[in-house]
Amino acid sequence: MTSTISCALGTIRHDWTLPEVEALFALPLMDLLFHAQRVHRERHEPNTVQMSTLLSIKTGACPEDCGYCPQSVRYDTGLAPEALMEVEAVRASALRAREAGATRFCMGAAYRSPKARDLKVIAQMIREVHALGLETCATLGMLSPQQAQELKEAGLDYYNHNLDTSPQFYGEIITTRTYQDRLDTLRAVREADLKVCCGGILGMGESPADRAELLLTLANLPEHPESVPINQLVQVQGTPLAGTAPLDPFEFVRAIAVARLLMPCSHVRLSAGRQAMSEEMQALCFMAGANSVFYGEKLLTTGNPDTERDRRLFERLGLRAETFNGRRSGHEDDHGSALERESGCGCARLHAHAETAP
Ligand code: SAM
Ligand code: DTB
Ligand code: SF4
Repeated sequence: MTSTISCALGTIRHDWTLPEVEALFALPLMDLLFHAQRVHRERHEPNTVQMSTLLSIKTGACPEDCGYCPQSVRYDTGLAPEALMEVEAVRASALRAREAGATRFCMGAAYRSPKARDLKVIAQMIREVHALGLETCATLGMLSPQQAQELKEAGLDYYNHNLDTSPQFYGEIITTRTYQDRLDTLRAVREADLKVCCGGILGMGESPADRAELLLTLANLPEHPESVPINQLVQVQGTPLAGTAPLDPFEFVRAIAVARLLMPCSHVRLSAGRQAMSEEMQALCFMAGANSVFYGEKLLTTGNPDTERDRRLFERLGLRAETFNGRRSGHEDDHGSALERESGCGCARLHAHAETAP
């Protein structure tokens, strides 16, 4: 089994089956890590980490019922709602992120889907962040094809919209929008020629088969998402998922490795939940093929390791910040260069590298 798996790994496929994905999860951990690191090195510059900084541009009072989320109006989490930020305050925050070493700035809003008036303001935020030479990302809930196009025209590079979990488990977590709604938004985002950031959350009480199905669904999308955020549930008091039994850390590491194997060219992001992880566990995630993190003291409403701590960790592990064309972001001569950056494997577009499985 191992040798069959081994020679097929590293190709770009969109026809994974559940037994194949479950077989990867079932490998001895060291074999799984070995294959994941090998495939990682075939496609990416080793020892580099892409760094994205998040900002909540509109906080709380969300009408949706996502069981993990502190921003839903339905749960008493003690979070104070905040209106859409001013453009200038977002620009100032992006500038600080750039100075701290981030290369991508992700603006998150607690919407089911954005209203037309707010989208105009957000488009202006995107223009300002883009002008700073940062890659731009937004996560604003469901989008229509027209809205996706409007964001593209403002200079948006990535849109984050997660599948969150398997199609089977999804209904246990969210009832106010369907899995198909999410797939429709992802299609609208692709059709507007935006890059896709799409992943999920582990540790919500899902089964091993649900974790396999989530990764299978991501890998079998018509194109692999360029970024795949793998979040560990941040348990927030007041949400229905507070008190869920924590996931075995090695199961989380396995999921990172399987994501790397199923989507060889994508950036796999070790996302929410790092504050609850040991540095040794984070190192294992990088070994498993994670090559991106959220960087900065805050995620959207909850904490993240502070930048100094992350810098020390990266230094101890010999990890470097991913650059734009070999230059660090934050330098004057980097302005406007974000879109010229090649991904670690040199794929301008992932589908251009599609291969057939042997
Ligand atoms: N409201 C928009 C939406 O849901 O599409 C965008 C913002 S929403 C907070 C973005 C993603 O953050 C969610 O899809 C979910 O995957 C992740 N997320 C939210 N709360 C989380 C938590 N407590 N732990 C881990 N991930 C979380
Ligand atoms: C993603 O996959 N994780 C980020 C980002 N995309 C928007 C959000 C994590 C949120 C964690 C809970 C919070 O801080 O509110
Ligand atoms: Fe609203 Fe997004 Fe939170 Fe769901 S995850 S409750 S849509 S902010």
